[in-house]
Amino acid sequence: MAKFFFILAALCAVNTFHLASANVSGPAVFCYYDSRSYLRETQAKMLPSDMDPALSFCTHLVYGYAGLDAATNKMVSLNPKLDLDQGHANFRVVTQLKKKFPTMKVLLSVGGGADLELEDSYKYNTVLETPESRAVFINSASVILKNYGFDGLDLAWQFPTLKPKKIRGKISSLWHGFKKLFKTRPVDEHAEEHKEQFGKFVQEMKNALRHDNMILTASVLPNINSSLYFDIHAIMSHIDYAILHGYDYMTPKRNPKEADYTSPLYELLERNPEFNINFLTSYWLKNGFPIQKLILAIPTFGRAWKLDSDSAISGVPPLHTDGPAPEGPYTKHEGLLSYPEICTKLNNPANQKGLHTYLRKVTDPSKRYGTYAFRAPDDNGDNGLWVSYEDSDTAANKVGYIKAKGLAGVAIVDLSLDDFRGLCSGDKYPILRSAKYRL
Ligand SMILES: *[C@@H]1O[C@H](CO)[C@@H](O)[C@H](O)[C@H]1NC(C)=O
Ligand SMILES: CC(=O)N[C@H]1CO[C@H](CO)[C@@H](O)[C@@H]1O
Repeated sequence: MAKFFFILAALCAVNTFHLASANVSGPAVFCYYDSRSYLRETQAKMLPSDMDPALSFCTHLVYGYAGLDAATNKMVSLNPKLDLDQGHANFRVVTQLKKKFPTMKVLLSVGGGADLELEDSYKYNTVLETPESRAVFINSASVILKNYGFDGLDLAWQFPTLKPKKIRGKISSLWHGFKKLFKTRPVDEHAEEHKEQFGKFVQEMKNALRHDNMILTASVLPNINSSLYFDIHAIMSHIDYAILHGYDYMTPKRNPKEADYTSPLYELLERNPEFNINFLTSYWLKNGFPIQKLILAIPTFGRAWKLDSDSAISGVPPLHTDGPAPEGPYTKHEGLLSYPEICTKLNNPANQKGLHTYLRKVTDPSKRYGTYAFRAPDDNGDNGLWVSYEDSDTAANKVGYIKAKGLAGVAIVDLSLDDFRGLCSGDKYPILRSAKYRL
């Protein structure tokens, strides 16, 4: 009898193993790697080898970013010295990581907001417009992917973004007639055509990749209206995952005079009802996108504004601001602070060097909107700062949302802005870790 049960148990084990191995094991964890981090200095400089402690958590590593050459319609490296074999060969270095992490897939991402060639800001639309230009792009992309050993492509397509809402100078007029302000002017008169052409492009791209057993994903970048550019029905069977970048709803660059939560899960009172993760996720699901292919991206950075003497002293958003906060010591990018740049500024005894140096953290017990930290300006009106950001608690909370909804997994954007050196608490990659443990 005991023997019988033993055999039965063994059979069951084999059977579950078989089922599990038919799928990717467990939820997906997409780890974005922004290769520009290689060019930062001191503590912010990240080498591919610095990713080692992260990669056992990642099912997919996404290399950011390739670009589009408007003159030829080809996909190209944006930093040949960094990416290609004649330089640091990071394309190859990163795909070689599969030797150490054999189940991890390595994708190359194109666009991602990194392609800043301004003379043709609509080039991502233009390339879609004819079958010939699409074919040129697809061929060039296939060659790069194959030559460097990538497992697929992520289309972080740089469609035109929504126009930011206009804010008049004084706080008194901020919410006056806010409903009127929600109306955004069209940024692309041919959006309908571009949406249809993108649908064809995705299908053609997938057909090309299928030959080589490569996967295709689509990243929905911040401030791009899904309903204008993503024909969900047309693309859903041709992409392996859609990755929703639900952050940067407000940024100091787009909204210099007003700070607010940058990545809220749910709708806030008196805000644009579309500027939150739940709206975005629900939109994709309502339009029939398969839930087992839907991924939510979590940022590892904060967006930081300068407060001045006109800013509300409570710090409660939305509040008047005076443009982007000065650059952080490591990332040196105005209006952006990496997680370690924020954690080292928070008000804990170890950091307290003076009254105006630390930030007061304000958590969100409702778990609906996110965390921010701030310090009021000093008597001269200087040094005021307000930052909306993600930490390990809010990341875990977002993964709670992912699980409750039944989404396919999480994306971390990006590894280089998480605390990859363990400066905050000693643990490396606290945001990725927290997301993974909660998943
Ligand atoms: C996105 O586009 C749809 C029309 O397709 C429009 O109804 C909606 O208001 C737009 N969203 C934003 C935030 O502008
Ligand atoms: C997400 C996914 O690929 N699920 C598949 C897991 O495997 C079963 C059995 O092969 C499929 O039916 C699912 O679609």
